[in-house]
Amino acid sequence: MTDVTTLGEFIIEKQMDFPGSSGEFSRLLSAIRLASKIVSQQVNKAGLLSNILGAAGNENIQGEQQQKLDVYANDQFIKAITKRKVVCGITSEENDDFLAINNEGSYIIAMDPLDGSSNIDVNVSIGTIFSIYKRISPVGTTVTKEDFLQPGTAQLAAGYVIYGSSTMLVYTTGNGVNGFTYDPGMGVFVLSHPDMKIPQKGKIYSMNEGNFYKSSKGVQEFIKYAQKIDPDTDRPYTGRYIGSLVADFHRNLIKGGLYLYPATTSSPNGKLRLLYECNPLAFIAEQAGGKASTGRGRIMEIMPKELHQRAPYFVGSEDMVNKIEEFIANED
Ligand code: P6P
Repeated sequence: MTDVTTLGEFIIEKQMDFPGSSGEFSRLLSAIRLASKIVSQQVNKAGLLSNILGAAGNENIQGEQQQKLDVYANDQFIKAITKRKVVCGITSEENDDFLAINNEGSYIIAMDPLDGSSNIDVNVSIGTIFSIYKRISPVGTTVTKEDFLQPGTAQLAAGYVIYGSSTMLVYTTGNGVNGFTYDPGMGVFVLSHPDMKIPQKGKIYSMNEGNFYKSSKGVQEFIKYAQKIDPDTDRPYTGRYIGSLVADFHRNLIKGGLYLYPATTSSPNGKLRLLYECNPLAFIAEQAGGKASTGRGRIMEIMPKELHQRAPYFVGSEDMVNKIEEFIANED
C-alpha cells in the first residue's frame, strides 16, 4: 500500500492539540470521523432505503420538512460526540434549543448534521458542517446559551464532510486546511488534499439567481458584471449552483469561486445560519487564503444573539469577495 497518512495519524503527528488539552481534540475529531462514516454509509444507499427517504413528518425550527436522513445524521453525531465526554453542549440545526451534554466537558459544538437535505432524494451531494469552541462557563456547571453565542473568530476548529462521489472530511484548527478522503475498503480517511489553498481569483459564482430581483442593487450589478462579455477580464464568469452549500463551497475552494446568499426582500437577513453554516466555512475559507463577508464586513466578527440567526453570506476567492463588497458599498 502506498505511503498514506490517515486522519488519525495526521492529528497525532501534525496537529497541535487544543491549547492546554490532553488529546481532547483528537477524541472529538474521532467522534466526528466515526459519525461521518456511519452517515456516509446510509447516504450512499439512501436510494435503496425507503425507510430512510422521505420527510420524517416533523418540521425543524426553520420550518423545513425534516428528512429522515437529517434526523438520523443528527442522532449519530450527537451519540458519537456524547460518548467522548469532552463536550458540554451541542447546538444543531435540527434542534430548536441547545443540548446540555456533559457538565465536565470543556468544548461546545455547533453543527448542521446534514446540510442540503432537500437534495437527498435526488442523489445530489450533501454535507455535514461543524464548528468547535471552548466553553465560556466554568467546567462542572451546566452549559449556558452564552457558551454558544461566541463570534466566529473564537472557533478552535471547524470542518465539513461532503457526501459526494467520494466522502471527504475537510477541517482546520487554525493551522491551515487539510482534506481527507474516505477509503471504504480500508475504513479510514486518508490525507488526499494537504494544505488546501483557494485561488485568489475565480471565475465561478454560485447564487440562486431566482433571487436576482429580490436582491439589492449592488448584488444585481455584480451579477451583471459577472455575465458581461469582456475577454480582458476573463468574463463572462460561469454560474454553478448545486443548491447544497457544502458542495458549492467545496468546488469553489478547489477551483476558485464565490458563493453568495445575500439578504433578499423575503429573507432580509439572508438564509444561511451564522453559527453552523457561515462561521465554520468562513474559518476554512480564511485559513485557505480566501475571505468570508456579510457584504459589508468580516462575518466571523458578528457577535451572535440567537442560536439560529441568519446572515447574508459571501464566501470564496478573496478578489471575488472584494469585488462584490465594492458593488455593495457603491449601492448606498
Ligand atoms: P435555496 C440548503 O437548504 C441550504 O441551506 C444550502 O445548503 C444551500 O446552498 C441553500 O440552502 C439553498 O437555498 O433558497 O437556493 O434553495
